[in-house]
Amino acid sequence: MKTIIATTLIALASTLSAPSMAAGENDGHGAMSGMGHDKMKMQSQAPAEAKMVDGTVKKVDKAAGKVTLAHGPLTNLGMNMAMTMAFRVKDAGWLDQMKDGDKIRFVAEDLNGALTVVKFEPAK
Ligand SMILES: [Cu+2]
Repeated sequence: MKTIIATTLIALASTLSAPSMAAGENDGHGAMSGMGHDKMKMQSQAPAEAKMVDGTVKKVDKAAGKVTLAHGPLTNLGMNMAMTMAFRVKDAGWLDQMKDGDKIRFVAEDLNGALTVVKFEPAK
């Protein structure tokens, strides 16, 4: 008799707690992890698929090791439209080869959360 009561209580407890936990997953974490997964998928494809995109130098900040570029879509970073923004550079020496108004071609990647120019060449 004791065993039957215990089993019933366990079954009841899991029946009660399971639906609320599942709803919590779907409302918040479930959707978030779906987005995160898509982003990670795009990032992991970047090294193989990244191709040079056109950019225009807006501002070179050698002290900060950054360059502000107007750029077209960077689909490997999930940017599907043109915008102007600052990037770090993988090779600080590149900043000496850039000046305001220059047209360049580059590849940017997300390196540990910092958007970084990892390939650079002056546009011809
Ligand atoms: Cu951007």
